[in-house]
Amino acid sequence: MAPPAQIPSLDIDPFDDAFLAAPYTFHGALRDAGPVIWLKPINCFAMARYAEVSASLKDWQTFVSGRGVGMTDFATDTPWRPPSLLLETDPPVHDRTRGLMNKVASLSSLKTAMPQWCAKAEILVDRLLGQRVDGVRDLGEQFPLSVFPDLIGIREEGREHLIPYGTTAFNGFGPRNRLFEEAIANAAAASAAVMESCRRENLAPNGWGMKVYEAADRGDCTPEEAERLVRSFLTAGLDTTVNGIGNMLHAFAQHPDQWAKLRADPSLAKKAFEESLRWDGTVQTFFRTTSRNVPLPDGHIPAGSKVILFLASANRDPRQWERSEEFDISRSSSGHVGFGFGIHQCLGQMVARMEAEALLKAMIPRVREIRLVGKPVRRLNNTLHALASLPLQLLAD
Ligand code: OVM
Repeated sequence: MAPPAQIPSLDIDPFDDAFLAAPYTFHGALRDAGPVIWLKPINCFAMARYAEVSASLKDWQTFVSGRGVGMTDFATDTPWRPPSLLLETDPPVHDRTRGLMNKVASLSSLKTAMPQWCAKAEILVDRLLGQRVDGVRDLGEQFPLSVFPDLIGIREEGREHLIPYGTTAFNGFGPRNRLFEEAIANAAAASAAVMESCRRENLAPNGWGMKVYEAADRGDCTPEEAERLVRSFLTAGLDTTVNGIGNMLHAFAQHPDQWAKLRADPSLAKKAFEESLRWDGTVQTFFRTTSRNVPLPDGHIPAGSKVILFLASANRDPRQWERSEEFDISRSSSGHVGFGFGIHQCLGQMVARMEAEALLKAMIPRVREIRLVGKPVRRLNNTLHALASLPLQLLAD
């Protein structure tokens, strides 16, 4: 497929290993090439500047989600799993499902849970203090696994499939590269286990999962839709926060001055997590599909085109942010698109924030230094900026 003549064409593959391992080293070239570009290796339009990424996320009528938010166009190719009723739908269906899920994922239930989460974080940090730990396994995975499945109310059996299932789903947004094919080829066991966890009879009475079925009882959705909506919690809720916490710890390990700043003023904890999402967010990209021709100053994007939006590049666009490449927890990172923007903006963002806050609150008084004691190892994923391991030592106060 040839790009429209007027649109700058680049020979960069955002899904090859070099890019996925070090996306930030490529973003400048994507942004500087133009507001809308063509990526030849994947035959796709792209936006990498803040202005265009945020405008496209906002314009859900033109940049639709119902044809999938990965490279696969659901209008022409079969999705690897039944589509999400939240992420991969447009209004009016999306308004209904999102409306009921907003009520389930209530701030008040999170506030009720927060004291327990803080207590769990304190016990975990006390246990790891002074030792060599893996920031990904021992904190990034341990902490969300200790709170999130209970919040949803899923049974113990099958929990080990949650992170692999999320990983698969995020690889599934990419093109049919090695990561995509391997993920899908090995997805059967995790998919079956996760779908089993979503069944009404397997959910605890007071969790968010059961609350979705209670919404179905009130007629807000069908029982079949309820099952698929619970799947959304389990798909999106774990590998994201695992790596959100991992990337935040990595950011602090690389910036001891910022950790010292946070310890001097613990009230910066919330801002610190936002800045870590701006500086090194978990979800790097999402696609949209154009529902109509999108006029450009010179030419247009044809209707029915996939467009890849580089969220993490928008978050470091110097056209938007002063000292955009600097990790600075006292700056205002508000407006970052690490949770997306517009009608699809992350449903679980308050879960992520409260997990991060509970962990930071436990670490601030206890951990003098987050010391990197080995080379972090990347875990390549088509959508997530993820670590396989993060060798740390948490030096006690
Ligand atoms: C979903 C979903 C929502 C957001 C992210 C995501 C795998 C999935 O509704 O299934 O990533």
